[in-house]
Amino acid sequence: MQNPQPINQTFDHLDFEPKWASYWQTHNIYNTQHQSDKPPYYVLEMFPYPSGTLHMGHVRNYSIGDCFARYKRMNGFEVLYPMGYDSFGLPAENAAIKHGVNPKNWTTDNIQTMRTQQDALGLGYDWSNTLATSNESYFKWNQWLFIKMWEKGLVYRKKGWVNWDPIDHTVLANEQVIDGKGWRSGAAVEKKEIEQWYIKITDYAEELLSGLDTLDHWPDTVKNMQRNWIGKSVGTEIDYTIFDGDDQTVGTVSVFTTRADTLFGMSYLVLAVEHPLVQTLVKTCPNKKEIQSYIQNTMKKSSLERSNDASKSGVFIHHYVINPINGESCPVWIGDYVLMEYGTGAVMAVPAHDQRDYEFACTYNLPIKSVINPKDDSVQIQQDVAFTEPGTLIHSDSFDGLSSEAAQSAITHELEKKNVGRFKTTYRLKDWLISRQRYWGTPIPMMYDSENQPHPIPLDQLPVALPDDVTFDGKGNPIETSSSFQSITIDSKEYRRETDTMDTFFDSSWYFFRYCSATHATKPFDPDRANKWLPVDQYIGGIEHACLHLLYARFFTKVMRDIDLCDVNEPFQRLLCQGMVIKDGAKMSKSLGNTIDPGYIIEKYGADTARIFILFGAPVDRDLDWSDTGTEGCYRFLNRVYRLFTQSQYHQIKTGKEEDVERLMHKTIMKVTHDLNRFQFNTVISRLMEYVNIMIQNGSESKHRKTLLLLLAPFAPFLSEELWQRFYASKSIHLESWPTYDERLTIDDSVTIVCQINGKVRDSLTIARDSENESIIERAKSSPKVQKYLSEGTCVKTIVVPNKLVNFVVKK
Ligand code: ANZ
Repeated sequence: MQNPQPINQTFDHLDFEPKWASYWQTHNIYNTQHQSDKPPYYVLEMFPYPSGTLHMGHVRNYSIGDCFARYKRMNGFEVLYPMGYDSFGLPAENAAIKHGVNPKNWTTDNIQTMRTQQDALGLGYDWSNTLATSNESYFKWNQWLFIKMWEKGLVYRKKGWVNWDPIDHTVLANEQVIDGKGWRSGAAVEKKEIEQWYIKITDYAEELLSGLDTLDHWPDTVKNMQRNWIGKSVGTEIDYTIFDGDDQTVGTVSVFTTRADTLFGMSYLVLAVEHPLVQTLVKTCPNKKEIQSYIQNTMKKSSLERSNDASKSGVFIHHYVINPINGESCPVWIGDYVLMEYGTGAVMAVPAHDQRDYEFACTYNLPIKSVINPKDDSVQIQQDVAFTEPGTLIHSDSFDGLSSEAAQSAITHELEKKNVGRFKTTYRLKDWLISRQRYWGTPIPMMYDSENQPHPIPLDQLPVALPDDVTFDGKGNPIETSSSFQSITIDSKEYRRETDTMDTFFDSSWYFFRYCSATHATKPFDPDRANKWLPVDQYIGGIEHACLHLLYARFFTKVMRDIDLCDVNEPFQRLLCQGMVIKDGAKMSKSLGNTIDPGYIIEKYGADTARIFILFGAPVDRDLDWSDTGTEGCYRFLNRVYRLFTQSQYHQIKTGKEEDVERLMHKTIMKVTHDLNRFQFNTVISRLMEYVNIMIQNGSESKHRKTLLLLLAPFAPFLSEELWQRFYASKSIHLESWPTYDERLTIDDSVTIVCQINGKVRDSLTIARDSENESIIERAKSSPKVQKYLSEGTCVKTIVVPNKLVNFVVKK
């Protein structure tokens, strides 16, 4: 079987990597059997935007997923492991504008390139259910879902602010605004208010928040980011009547506060510059011009700048409100630190107890009235800052002496009695603005009648396809240049079709449902399939999607459940956020010029080396520092594996070492299995390295080497397949079962477990350290002494203290 080989001979990956990649494809070995009785397991990576070629971040993401999918497959699961493309979006349209290429062709070419690279990496996807969101067969269902949401009252139109390029007459995405200027025209970007489509994600705010408590296998960081993003806040809404300088009533305004207890300390009211009342109030101001220019300048700042800005600014707008609790008159200001997106876009300012208000009041010389004393008299009130803690009320009439908590409730009840306030829960989460004035997205399936009223396109007319007769000149929305698209006749009535397209986050909110049945023709997906496969057992992706994608996907899942498409509550059971790939301390990025091209690494060292380095270089959730020496080290490791098989001097165990090698094999299987279950890929690889070194030192038998290949298969699928089919079988190694170990042979890594029945010790057993709870229980149950007591009643509870004891609670 073997040729004599020179001692330091190295393998040539090009001899076998392409060969096996095509073998796996033609033998469909990764295709999911949907009818299988095996337990289902769904492994998913966040699908890529097809921007051109893969970068190392993709390679890391997919290496993790592929390794785990293979491991699960070898452990008897029917694995669904699909891949597709998030193929709508701005870069395709920008390429069309810059280089005159058709977005569709540009996208198809890129998908082809990325697919080729994914195959070269040996990723074992089931391609029979692939999808690209820009295909009509996919986005038809975006449109269907949009209409279902409209029918459910989850879609509405409202005016919203956009970035407007006054030269190109086009709406700009945030990333097309560079230093406040349009990316193409260089014109100073303006804010413009236009009618937009919104989705009422806020209807689900409470469920999206409480559902986080059920996600036990999500990183806490992600859950906390979502909690903050949803931003639930419980407080009071208070209504104020507004007067002009002549004491004439001009309207009312409501504020949201979490500190109703400080109401007696209110000294002025601040409106966000975008507040709908502002323009009315400003009309009668003597210094209109000054105020308008303040408004313009403030609107140019981002929300982040406005909420972080240390020096709060504002302008008095010559109106007053009456504080409903004590009848005092307070001036009305507009200010940059009040955001329109939160609460009601208006605040009652209490400088003595809110730091932002305090700084503002100091700047503009507004009254500062203290109404809360520290609970503990000995606490010194600090000068020059607001006292923001809860405490005891003072200068608050009949509420004096109450604690802040009690006063919040008492004052709100008082306001309720007067019908000028109420308990209120607010969320920072806003409704989702989903319309984009762009070409390369899903057309919003709506149309307007002659009265400009919106109607959904009839379901049997879907998909609304993208028109081809359009011009990409960077001016306006290309869809509007189509001569055919806009007018449509339904039941002999004329309508004007909507030209906005959807935010691409809509596309990516449910693609993982479609993967279960990507060609399903009567619904977005086959409900039975969805219920079988979802939730996704293991989702893997970057932390940058913590708030948007992962929240929208959770929202969609709940909506689809509520329209009876499935009975899934949460889309992703386990979430793994992989770390970044960095080089020389910085994130790999084109702009920094520190990227490493995966194509080059695959060519030079092979895909197996790239995968091993990526999984070995750092724990999966940490940053991975790319290193050339590290890559070479992994390449040398794989060559040692190769020589172990191809050079016969390693195939004879040295006398006296038989037991060592045998035991090491069992221990290695045990540890590798343990670590793989915890995604500790880096330690798995070091254990395999150690195992190989010992086999090279002490020699090995065929079964020891065979075990190595099986353990290595998820990590280095090519080399393990090559050696497997050369030395062991003519069937793919990736269809083999995971090796098992004999616990007794791992004994020096063992612990004594006490077996109790109802708290009484009945036996003890020796078992491998860190054994899974199930195997501890299983072993205990096989003890005759334990069995005797178990048979005396029914076991109602089993308690395991890992590495220590197992206790069966038995009721007679
Ligand atoms: C009066 C007050 C007195 C407040 C006091 C705080 C302390 P959270 O907890 O984050 O929900 N606020 C309300 N709407 C706002 C907006 N649109 N822009 C900026 N600030 C806004 O914060 C609620 C508090 O944030 C509210 O309670 C309000 O200030 C402010 F001693 O009202 B408070």
